[in-house]
Amino acid sequence: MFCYQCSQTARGTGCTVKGVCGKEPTVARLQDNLLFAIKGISAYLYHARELGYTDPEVDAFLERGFYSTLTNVNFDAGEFVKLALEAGEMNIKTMNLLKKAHIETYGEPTPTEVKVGSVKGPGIIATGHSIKALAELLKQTEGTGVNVYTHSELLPAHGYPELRKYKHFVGQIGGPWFDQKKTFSKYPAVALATSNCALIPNEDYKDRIFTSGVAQLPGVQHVEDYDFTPLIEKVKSLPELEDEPRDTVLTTGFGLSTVLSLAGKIKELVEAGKIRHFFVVGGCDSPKPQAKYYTEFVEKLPQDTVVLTLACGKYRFNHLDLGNIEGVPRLIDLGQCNDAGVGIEIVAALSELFGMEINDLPLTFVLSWMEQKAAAILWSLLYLGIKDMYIGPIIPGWVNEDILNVLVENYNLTPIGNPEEDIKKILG
Ligand code: FSO
Ligand code: SF4
Repeated sequence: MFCYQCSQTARGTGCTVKGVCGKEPTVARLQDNLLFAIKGISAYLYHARELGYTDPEVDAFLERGFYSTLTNVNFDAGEFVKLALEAGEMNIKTMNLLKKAHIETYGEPTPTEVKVGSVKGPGIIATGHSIKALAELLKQTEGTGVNVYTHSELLPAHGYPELRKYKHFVGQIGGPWFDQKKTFSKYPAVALATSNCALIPNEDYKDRIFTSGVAQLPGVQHVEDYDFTPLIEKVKSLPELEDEPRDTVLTTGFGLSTVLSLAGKIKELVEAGKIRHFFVVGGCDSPKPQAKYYTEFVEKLPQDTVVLTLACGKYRFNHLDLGNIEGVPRLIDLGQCNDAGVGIEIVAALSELFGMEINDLPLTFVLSWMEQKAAAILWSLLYLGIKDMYIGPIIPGWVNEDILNVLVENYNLTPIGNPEEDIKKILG
């Protein structure tokens, strides 16, 4: 544990073994965990509020959750697990609120092919998660001759009808969040960071990257009120991007309606033994070498399996052509990390379709986590009682032996191992 939030703190620097107040290390870690989940929920709630959507029940929970971590309020470990599960429930509500906001504002996504690489002309590359910021950018750049590209978690924006209608919304550049420095250095474009996963820029592009919304970077110009005039001015002073081959095409934008329209076919294929198992392989990508697991895992899956994916972890395998099973794509990209809400609705629909409890379905979650939004999503899945999930690339640092025991005993949460062995174990 590490806690230095009050004046009683050990040696004036921090309680690390046990709190001077009596707080046990597991309680301290569970408090940290609750704060992480709350940060994750706040990110989704922020983007919903950007579009004018709020939920008083979620607001009240955030207040109570924060308050319960204040000094000398709550020392009960069993209670903090309950609060974490409640955070999971609130996170589902929040992700659904954000999805509603996105759909009502920009239409429901449908599968869309997105070309990767630049085309001749000035360009702006938008990264992060804010669909609202991207939509405003597209509106303001229309007719200016400037092309707009997505990076990382904005790829799924191409699936929204109200965004892909813009002719100058030309494609995707780069991959997951951590290739930002390489990508923004390489292309003489203006870059826009719209949310978290904004990296402190290299000097060579510091004067042509901007932030908006909650994102801020030292020495970088921040855009207020979605007024992207400074970006449009800046891009005029830069060299044009060049035509690239654009052979890589990524398909994104599988909304709930699209997947549900395949339900009858999926049932038929499962009953005929042509689909053996579903996998949800999703979460955040990470520069850690262990993250190679996810590429290998998907590559090695047998042909009679279907992979649902979401968030930036998909960049580990979304370039692979997995083909389809009699018209049902073997790789279904549901969108951003917050589209885990859509994933949950699909899993609930499968459970209804086959008349089975979620844990009895031929379905396994293989998760990758990076930061606090993933912690919120993990607690959402635990709140739903989903068992036998795999998690990587590492076990979260806030998990000590006590917490791991609870997660293993109650949920059989398993760290990722060797892809081939894990597949064998899952498929039997
Ligand atoms: Fe990735 Fe970043 Fe979206 Fe995360 S871009 S790592 S958990 O913010 O949320 O998937
Ligand atoms: Fe230490 Fe407790 Fe104060 Fe935290 S709240 S600094 S554990 S005495």
